[in-house]
Amino acid sequence: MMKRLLITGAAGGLGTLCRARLGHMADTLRLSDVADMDPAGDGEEVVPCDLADAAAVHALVEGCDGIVHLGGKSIEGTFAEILNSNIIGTYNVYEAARKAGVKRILFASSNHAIGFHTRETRIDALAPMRPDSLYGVSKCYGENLARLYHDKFGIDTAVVRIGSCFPEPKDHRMLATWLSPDDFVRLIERIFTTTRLGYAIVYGASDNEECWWDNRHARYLGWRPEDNAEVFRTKLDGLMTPPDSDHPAVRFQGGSFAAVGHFEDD
Ligand code: NAI
Ligand code: 15L
Repeated sequence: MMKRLLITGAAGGLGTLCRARLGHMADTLRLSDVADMDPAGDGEEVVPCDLADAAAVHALVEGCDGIVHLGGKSIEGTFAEILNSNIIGTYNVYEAARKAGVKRILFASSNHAIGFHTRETRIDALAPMRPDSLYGVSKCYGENLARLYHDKFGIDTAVVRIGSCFPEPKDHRMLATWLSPDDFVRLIERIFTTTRLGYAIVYGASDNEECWWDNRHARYLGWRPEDNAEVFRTKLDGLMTPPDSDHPAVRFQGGSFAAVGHFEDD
């Protein structure tokens, strides 16, 4: 059991999930976000912080044993937004971890780091990055930053290329990319309790029928997803018609992020 586990992005969707479900992992959960958060409960500390503020991030990370780094821009955005939150913000987290001696981090990467692989391709951790957006590029940067801090400074990171972590799949693509909240929580538990983490790239998807990702290189972690999005197919079929299979949003793993369009032109 850790003394203090830091969760960045604690006001967001996954941060809220982690706040509710990870209390057993540490004596204290230190919860941080730039957005408003509920007041601290038992075993919690609430520390507002902009990840782009290096001094504030260094103070935030001090005294922590592990970090679940979820904070940042979580969809496509302007370069300025992505630069501040994902590029500078993630650098500040790793540099603060190095200075404070934090040795284990979960970096919330995304399937959009590899979103331009087609859906007929089954890829593993050694597949080339193929970002589908500026957002995806920022996740490639974070993955490489984590690799540098592992190789040079011995900080272990689980890079989790999260598919779509929501209570239920929201469309037909998510029948392949869905990561159930329960499987995500079980993965975090493994990451922070396994004796040997190193630098691991893990595709964050449940045990779905349709599957584009192969976690063979991370099997040593002992995480086996248990849920399957297929149970939602009939419900989805009743709610919407699957889109035309030639559309870029259907051809590529990243879905609509891979479709033509650029945020800066909007
Ligand atoms: P979210 O957008 O709900 O939460 C992100 C949080 O980060 C927000 O509360 C936001 O205020 C905070 N944040 C943004 N910029 C910040 C800054 N400069 N300083 C401090 N806090 C800042 O996103 P969600 O869904 O909870 O995702 C969490 C992480 O997981 C993100 O890094 C996202 O890229 C990643 N991810 C999530 C997926 C999902 O299915 N939910 C899929 C793939 C990746
Ligand atoms: C992501 O990276 C986003 O953070 C999330 O909101 C979803 O869009 C997810 O990818 C997805 O691909 O479904």
